[in-house]
Amino acid sequence: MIRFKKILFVFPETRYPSGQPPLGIAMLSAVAKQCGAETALCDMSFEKKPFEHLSRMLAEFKPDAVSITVVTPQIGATLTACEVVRRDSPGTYLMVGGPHATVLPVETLETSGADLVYSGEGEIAFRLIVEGTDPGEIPGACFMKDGRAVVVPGRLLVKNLDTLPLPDRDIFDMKKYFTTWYSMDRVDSSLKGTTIMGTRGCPYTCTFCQPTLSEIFGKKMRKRSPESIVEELQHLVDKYSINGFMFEDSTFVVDHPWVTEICSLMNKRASSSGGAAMSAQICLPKSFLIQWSVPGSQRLTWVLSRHRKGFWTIYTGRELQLKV
Ligand code: B12
Ligand code: SF4
Repeated sequence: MIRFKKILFVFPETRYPSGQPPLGIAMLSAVAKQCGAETALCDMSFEKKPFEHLSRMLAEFKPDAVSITVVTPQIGATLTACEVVRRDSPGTYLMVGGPHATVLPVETLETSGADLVYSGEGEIAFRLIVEGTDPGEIPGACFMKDGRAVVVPGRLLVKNLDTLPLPDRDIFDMKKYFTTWYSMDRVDSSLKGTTIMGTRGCPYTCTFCQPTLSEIFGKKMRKRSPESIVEELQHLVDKYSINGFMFEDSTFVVDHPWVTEICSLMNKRASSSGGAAMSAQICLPKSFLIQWSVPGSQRLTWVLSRHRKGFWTIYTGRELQLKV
């Protein structure tokens, strides 16, 4: 018997649609479905009147829990969304998580009036929440008790990423994401593609990301197996007939043999399936920019962009570790 049977996710992106669907929400939805819950998404990305859309979805879907995922630029929309939930659906359990909630849990709790704010990677915690575990027993949970914010210390990180379900992309209107996916990242507009993630965490300490990234995913990098990644790519090709992929991992290339293995598995599939296109967005620490090559690709330089037979584009950038 689960505590929450109908969960409405909210993606509070009200300013511009990106072609990259929020995979964190898709992961939580997949977990909720594994628990037996029904899920829906209020995706504000493509809505002219996002908060009216939320009102409508609350009335139609009648969720018993709402889960909002927030990055810092979305905090204004998130607070408005929380007001709408409280106004239109006062009995609904309200949760907020994501990078902003991770780094500022108490402030997020106090300003949003949510029942629970969550810091960190969410799959294990979300299962516990859906099943009805007391938040006081969930590391990373933040909630009000006797008028004061309580933060439960610790994090719940998945040890083996291969044990996670595939992201539930069924909750997205994938047609809309296909029409915009190239716009943010200058991918060839003739490609139909989407995003995928193979890793979590980064061992480096650049000021651009840290400490946020470590607060969410820990200090160690965890990787899915090359087989599981290639299986997901195959699933995307089979289900959506896509011919482009973007790895949106923060540091895709840290482990060279692992990347090489993925590439050779992809090359094998590509040659047996007549060729599939892929694009990789890669964030490289300086030391890795020197020389690196994978089967079937050109050597990496500062910026490498090649369209080869059925294959790929790579974006690189340089991050700095600053002393402040
Ligand atoms: C891909 C990506 C993008 C893409 C697409 C984002 C999207 N639609 O999801 C694009 C290019 C659009 C983008 C843009 C920006 N991004 Co960005 N992005 C990422 C990246 C690399 C991956 C996101 C992802 O899918 N992660 C994987 C999923 C599984 O993680 P997740 O979404 O955090 O969800 C997990 C947890 O947060 C938690 N969780 C989430 N919600 C909830 C809810 C509950 C109830 C619970 C219990 C748990 C929970 O559980 C989820 C599953 O584990 C991350 C870094 C990273 N490695 O995560 C940065 C990151 C999210 N981006 C960041 C930033 C700064 C930006 C920009 C502001 C950059 C800029 N200057 O323009 C913009 C803001 C865009 C906006 N919407 O306003 C920061 C956010 C920091 C912050 N304080 O919010 C991050 C963390 C990177 C960093 N440098 O630290 N980004
Ligand atoms: S290497 Fe990339 S992902 Fe890692 S901390 Fe630096 S900028 Fe962030």
